[in-house]
Amino acid sequence: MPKMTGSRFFAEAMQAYGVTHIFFVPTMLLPAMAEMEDMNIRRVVTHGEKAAAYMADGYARASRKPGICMAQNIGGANLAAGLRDAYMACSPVIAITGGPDSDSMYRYLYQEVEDFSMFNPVTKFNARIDKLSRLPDLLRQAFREATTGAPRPVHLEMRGSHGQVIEEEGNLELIVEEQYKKYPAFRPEPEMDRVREAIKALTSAQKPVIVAGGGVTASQAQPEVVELAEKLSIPIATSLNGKGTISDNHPLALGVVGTYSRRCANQGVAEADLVFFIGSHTGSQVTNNWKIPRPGAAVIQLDISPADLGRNYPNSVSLLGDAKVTLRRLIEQLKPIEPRTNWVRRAQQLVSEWREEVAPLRNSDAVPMRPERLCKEITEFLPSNAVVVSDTGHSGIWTGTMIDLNKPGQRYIRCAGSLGWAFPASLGVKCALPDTPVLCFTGDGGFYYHLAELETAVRFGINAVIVVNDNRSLNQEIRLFDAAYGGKQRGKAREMWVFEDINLAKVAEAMGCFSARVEQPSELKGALERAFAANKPAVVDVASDINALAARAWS
Ligand SMILES: Cc1ncc(C[n+]2csc(CCOP(=O)(O)OP(=O)(O)O)c2C)c(N)n1
Ligand SMILES: [Mg+2]
Repeated sequence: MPKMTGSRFFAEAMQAYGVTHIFFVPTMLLPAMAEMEDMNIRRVVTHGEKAAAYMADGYARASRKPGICMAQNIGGANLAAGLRDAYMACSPVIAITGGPDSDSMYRYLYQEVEDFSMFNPVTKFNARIDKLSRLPDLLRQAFREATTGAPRPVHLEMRGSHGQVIEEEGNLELIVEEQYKKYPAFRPEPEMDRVREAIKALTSAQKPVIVAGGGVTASQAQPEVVELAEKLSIPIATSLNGKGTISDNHPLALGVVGTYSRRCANQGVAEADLVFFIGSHTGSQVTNNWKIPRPGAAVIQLDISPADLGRNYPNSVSLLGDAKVTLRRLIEQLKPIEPRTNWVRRAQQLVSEWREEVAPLRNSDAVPMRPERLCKEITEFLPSNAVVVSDTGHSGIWTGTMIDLNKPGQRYIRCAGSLGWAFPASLGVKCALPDTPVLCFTGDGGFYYHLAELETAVRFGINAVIVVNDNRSLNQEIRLFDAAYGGKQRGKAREMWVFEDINLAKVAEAMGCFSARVEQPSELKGALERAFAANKPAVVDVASDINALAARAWS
């Protein structure tokens, strides 16, 4: 076995696993970072550990490889906080922190608290490396855990405030398991009896609907979902994680269903007599707090996690397997059926009614601008293969419902709930896909969280385009503040959700970005064109209507 330092081993292992970026705040594993000097790995130093975790998360979702982030002991809790979204969204982030050494435990070592347990709720595997001899197998295990089953974050705590355990020398053998470089590492096959039962149920239903979730995206099963739906005349709704499964202009597309949703999607799923959830947690968001589908509708579920089959809806058929191969088996076993003309027509009617309803807002020339108009302009501008990275709250609603993905290769990556995630995550996405146009959509409230990362983007030439729906406020909360005041806000209530009127384009410019401030809808297209052509990180600050609220979810 070759003798080397753990630092050298770590650098070689990262390279061998195909890691191209590590997101971190010094001082963690600095000798290992120095060992990477002549390797093709970018060491992206951020202005905060949470942003590093979000970048690694965006990188992982876009590249389908584990994203790596690191912090020394004092930044550990910050890093753990940043894993929450990755955990909820099933994204394989490997987080590495420094941790206690038995020589100095319980003695008030500078900057030390026991933070290992903070990683338990946000990881599927949380492990300590106390001895250098365990570095090789636990690093391999980290990649295995991250990329198998439903991908999720992993944490390795290395002994020493900044992981000094790996500065020692030992006999270390680098074994690279190719399988675990990317997810899904395995594509388990379903039981064929269940496949036949599912076909029977799908064929005999009168009004079936598919709900495609994040598992479809993870498995890259989008073509199979659409093929099955076309063969069986089944309208498709998606979760936000599943957006992009089907083109928004496809005759079977219902749109995003749930709380952040198109009315027509909720109506379509509510009218169904059978709902086929594919790679979906069937959580509160996609089901509008478990109100849709309606009680009485039959539910079929396909998932890679057995514990999720039937978790929220008793299943008439449960399919355990990888989405792509399982759907392929279904398609192979199908016999042609008569098209369900009436049901498909009904779904299309719901969609066109919704489109008519929102058209005045999407076409609005109002100043300050309506977010619906902003999303229409983005839809028209967005090139093939572009990735939209969306923040949560209103940003998730506006992009999920009002941006249409109609061109080949377009992708949508969404925040699972942590306000401020999208901007750093979009930088991670751009690191993973440097030749792909990446558009981040965020509110001003979300953008403020990690504004400092503009400097990171400039320093490393990470040329994402950030579109800020700038309403100078946390305006999604208007209704909640009204309700908190018993119906109508008074007194100083507005200071809890209205911000100073800051020209964020000037801030971005001062930090070295391309920037544009847009106040008229007609200026948007040109601003987007210039932002994508700028060859710099770009911020398009769009002054929008402080009173623009999204419609409540239909139920
Ligand atoms: C970490 C975190 N804290 C709080 C929230 C609650 N929250 C959701 S949306 C929102 C307001 C967002 O403001 P902004 O990004 O400006 O979007 P706007 O509603 O103004 O369009 C808040 C506070 C959250 N989702 N995540
Ligand atoms: Mg706002």
